[in-house]
Amino acid sequence: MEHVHRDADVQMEQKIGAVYQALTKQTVVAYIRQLHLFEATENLQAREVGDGNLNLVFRVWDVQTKQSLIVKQALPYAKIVGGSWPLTLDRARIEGEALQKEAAYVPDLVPKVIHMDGTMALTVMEDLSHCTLLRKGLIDGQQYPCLAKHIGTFLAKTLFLTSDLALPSLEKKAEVKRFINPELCKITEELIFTDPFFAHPTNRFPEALRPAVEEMWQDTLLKIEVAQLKQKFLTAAEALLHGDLHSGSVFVTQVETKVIDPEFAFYGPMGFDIGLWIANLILNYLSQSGHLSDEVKRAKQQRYVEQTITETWQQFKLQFGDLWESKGIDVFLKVAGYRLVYLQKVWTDTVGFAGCEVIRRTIGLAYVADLDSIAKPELQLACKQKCLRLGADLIKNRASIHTPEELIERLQGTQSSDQVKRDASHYRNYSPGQFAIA
Ligand code: SR1
Ligand code: MG
Repeated sequence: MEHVHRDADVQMEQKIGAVYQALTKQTVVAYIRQLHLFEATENLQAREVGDGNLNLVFRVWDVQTKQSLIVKQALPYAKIVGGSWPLTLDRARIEGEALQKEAAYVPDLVPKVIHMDGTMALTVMEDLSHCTLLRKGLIDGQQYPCLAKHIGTFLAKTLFLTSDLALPSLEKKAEVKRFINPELCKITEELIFTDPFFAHPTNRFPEALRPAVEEMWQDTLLKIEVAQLKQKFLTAAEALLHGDLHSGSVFVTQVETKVIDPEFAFYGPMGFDIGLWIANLILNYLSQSGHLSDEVKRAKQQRYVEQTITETWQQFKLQFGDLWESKGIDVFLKVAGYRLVYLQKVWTDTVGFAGCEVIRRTIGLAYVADLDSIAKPELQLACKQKCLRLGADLIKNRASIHTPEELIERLQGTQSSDQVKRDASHYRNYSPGQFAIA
C-alpha cells in the first residue's frame, strides 16, 4: 500500500513545476523534494511566512535535522489588492538575477540564492529566520551597531559598480535592458510619485487627517517639485537599484545585515535607493513618540536613528569615493571637483525621494507598521501629521538641505514638544469614526 502512495507522490512531484501554479504549504514540500536540496526528504514541513504586499513566502524545514530554506514565489497579481491587480511573474527573474548581481559585489549582505525557476516564478534561498526584520526591531526600540556601515557599503558598491562610472557603455546598456522592469516601476510611479499627491482611490488615511492632506493637495509648488522627482525616476538610468530599499527589506542581527527582496530592481537614479532607506529611518524616528513613552529612552533611540542616517551617508560617500579612484573608468572622473558635484547631486535627489516616500507611507496604499501600529489614535494622527509636514519640507527644500546634519536639524525641528502636544490635543477632539482608515 505504501508504495502506491509513494508512486502517487512521485507523480505529483513530477507535475509540480511543469507549468506555473501557486504553491501551497503541501505542494511546496513536494516541489522541494524533487530538487534534492535536503539530505533526506521524509521529514519536511512548510509554513507560509510572507507578510509582504506581493508574494508567497514559505519556510521549508526538516523536522529532524533542522536544515531549512526559503521559497519565495511571485503570484500573478498583487497580493495586497488581489486578482484585480494583475502583475508580471517576470519579477521573480528580476529578483533572482538582482540578488546574484548584488552577491557578486556584497556577498555577505544578501541572502544566498540556492535555486531559480522561471516557470514557477520562484527563488529558493537561504533561510534568515535567525535574523529580525529591521522594521520590527526598530519599532521595538532595538539598535544595530553595524547597520549603517553595512547599508552604506551595500549602496556604494551596488550603485557605483553597476553605473557608467564603472561599466563600459555597451555592457551597461545590456544591463539596463536585462533589468527593464516596467510593471513594478509603474507601481512606484503611481504609489510613490502620483497617487498620494491627488485625491486618488488608492490613498488610505484616517478622516481626521483629511484637512492636512487636502491642504497638501492644494500645494502647487510641492506638486511641481514632485513632478520633477518623478521625471528623474522615469528617465535617469544611473545604476542598478534595489528599487524598494525600506526597513522591511532588511534582516538584521547585532553583527549581520541582509538586504532582501530586490524585485523592484531596475536602472534608475541612485538617490532613489538612498532616499527610500533614509525615509524609512525617518518614519521610524517620527513614530517613536507613539511607541516609546519614556522620554529618556525615546531620546536615546532617536539619537541612534539620527546616527544611522548620518553614518549611512558617510560610509556611502567614503566607499563611493574609494571606488571612484580604484574602479572608475570614465575619463571625466579624473577632473578635479567632479566627484563632489556628482555626490552633491545624488544627495539632493536622496532628500527629495525621501520626502516622497515619507508622504506615501503616511497616506498611500502601502502603509508602514511604524505609524499604523501606534495604539493611541490621537498620537498616531499627530505622528502622521508630522510626517506629512516633513515630507513636503524635504521635497520643496531639498536643494538647500546640503548635508545629513542639516536634514537631521529639520527632523529635530518636528519634535518641539509644544508642536507635538498641540497636534495631539487637536486630534483628541475628533470622534472615533474619524480615526478609522477610509
Ligand atoms: C502593490 S505593492 C505596494 C508596495 O509594496 C512593495 O513593497 C512596494 O513598496 C510597493 O510600493
Ligand atoms: Mg518587498
